[in-house]
Formats: sequence, structure tokens, C-alpha cells
Amino acid sequence: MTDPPFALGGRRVWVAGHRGMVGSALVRRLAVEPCTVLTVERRDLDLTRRAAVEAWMAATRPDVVILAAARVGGIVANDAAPVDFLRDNLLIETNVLGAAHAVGVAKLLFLGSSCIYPRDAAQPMAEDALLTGPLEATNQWYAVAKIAGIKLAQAYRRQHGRDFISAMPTNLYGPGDNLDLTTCHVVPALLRKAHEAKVRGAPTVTVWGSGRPRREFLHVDDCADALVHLLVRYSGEAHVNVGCGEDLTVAELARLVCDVVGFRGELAFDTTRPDGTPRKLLDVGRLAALGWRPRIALRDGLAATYRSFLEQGNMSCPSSRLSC
Ligand code: GFB
Repeated sequence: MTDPPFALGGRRVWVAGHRGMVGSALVRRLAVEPCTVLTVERRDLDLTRRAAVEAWMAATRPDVVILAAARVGGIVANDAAPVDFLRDNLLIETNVLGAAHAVGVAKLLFLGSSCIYPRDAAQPMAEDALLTGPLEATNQWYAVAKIAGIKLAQAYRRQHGRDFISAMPTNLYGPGDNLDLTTCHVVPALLRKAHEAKVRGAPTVTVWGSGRPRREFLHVDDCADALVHLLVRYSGEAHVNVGCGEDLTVAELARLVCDVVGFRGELAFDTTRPDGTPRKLLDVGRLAALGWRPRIALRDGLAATYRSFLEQGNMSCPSSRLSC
């Protein structure tokens, strides 16, 4: 815990990955802080190239870095592209943390994911469950890269005295998410499938797996708020879980999504698709002790996300346009 809190006033804060769901939520959240938000387009800076990251950082000299850039994807994308999920994430984090150290940033926040914990970790998963057992096979590549990132941030603290911290968000959802059904996460997938089934008048929506796995979902705007809270109020070697502390089954989520979308048909479970981790619920005691609580209830967050997908026009609409 920092005492006094780390003041954002007058700081130049680089949100790396500002086009992503988390990065864009951070840009929205930081707009109300007295800081300057820095961003750079992917075409102008490839974070997997060390020399380019070092040169950009030396020229731009941010005071604060939030590393929200990562190769991310749903359960099948993780399983299908192990090199991309392991290699790209290792490169991005070693390059950005190394360059942040080289220019002497005042603070850096590294983001991981709840999939860093062992597949069969006791629930809810406290921060000290890290590295106590084998990982879930479908996302072990991404998890290993993110665990390396946590350790790298800790190593910079120990060896060089840098104020680098790490946060581990649970499964996130919200505006700006990926809607490609082959690579996306479960919430955008179900919103899209339920919407398309409603529009087509289809009798069923297909849900991957058995429907029995349990997941915790946090709206990305709540996540961004928690991350800014940690940036200002936390300084320590241990990573901090970011979640809401409640979970539900995938089948329950699917029913809730159908209700929000207004699809009245049935669910069909495709058990040829993987279930992944049986349960992923974070122990959010450490974050709560730092004074943060979520505000957005799941149903409200899903309804707002559905509206944002329709407004952005990125939901395919076979029979008519956005009025469907
Ligand atoms: O969101 P999701 O892909 O991520 O899947 P994970 C969560 C659960 O929803 C799994 C089920 O049990 C899926 O089988 N599911 C049901 C679906 N229908 C669908 C669907 O249409 N699409 C998808 N994608 N899932 C990821 C990790 O794990 O979570 C990443 O692979 C990362 O590394 C991310 O940690 C947050 O929770 O299984």
C-alpha cells in the first residue's frame, strides 16, 4: 500500500493496448483523472519488437505505463494457437517492462488473468494459490506467459527497486469485445448467437461444452475502475485479484443472455467443444481490503453490452440492419 497514494495529477500515462476492450475502458476511466493519456497505434509501434518499443519509450517518456496489450482469445483460440499466445505475450511483456525500466517510469501496472491459477485450485482462488498445481491444458500457454510477466514485474521491484505492480482480472466482458465466434470469449459469443437466433427465428442457441463450468464475470468498466484504484493505492510485490467474487454456470449465463436479448428458444449443448477449467472464482479479499467494490450487476452489464454491440453495428444481422 502506498502512503500517501500515488498521485496521477500531471502524469503522462501510457495505456499500451488502448484499442482492446480493457485498454479502451482504461482510456475512458482515465479521462476523468488529472493526467495525460498517451496511446500509440499498432501500425506505428509493434510491441513484439524490442528496439521499436525502446525507441518509442525513449522519445515519449511516459511517467506511468499500464500494460493492457496482449494476445487474448477464448478457449478454442488459446488451444489452437499455442505459439502465438506464449511467444507474443512473452515478447510484449519483456519489451514493455524492459523499456519502462530503461526510461525510469514512476509506476507500471501489469495485467494478467485468472487463468494463471492451477486448474484444480481451491475456490475461491486467493493470490497465494499461484504455482501450487498444474495449469488447465487449453490455456496453459497464455497462463505461463502471464505468470512470467508477474515474476518479471516482481524481479524489477527486487533487483532495481521499480514500482511495478500486477493485477489479475477475472473473465471480463463489455463494449469493444471481440465478436468473432472462432476466437472470442463466452459472453460476446452467446450475445451474438442469441441475437442471431432471435433474428432468424431459430429454435435453439448452441452453447459449447456441458454448460456446467462455473465462471465469474466482471464488466470491463468496473475492471478499469479497479485498475486505476490499484495504480493509485497499491504498491507491493504480490499481484492482486480483480473480480466481483460471484460466479454462475455457463448454462445459467446462457439463460441470462437469452433473457437479455429476448430469445425465447432452447439451449443446445455441443459437448464436442471443451469445457476448460471447471471453476474460476477469485478471492477478492485483498482488493476489498484496499477499498474497492464492483458497481455493475451482471444483468445490467450484459444489457448495456448488448446495446453497445447493436449501436456499433458489429453484430451480424442476417435479415435486416440494426433494428433487428
Ligand atoms: O470465455 P471462454 O472462451 O474462456 O469460455 P475460459 C468459458 C466457458 O464458456 C467454457 C463455454 O466452458 C466454454 O466451453 N462456452 C459456451 C463458450 N459457449 C461458448 C462459446 O460460444 N464461445 C466460447 N468462447 N465459450 C479463457 C482462456 O478461458 O479465459 C484465456 O482460454 C483467458 O486464456 C480467458 O484466461 C479469460 O474462461 O474457458
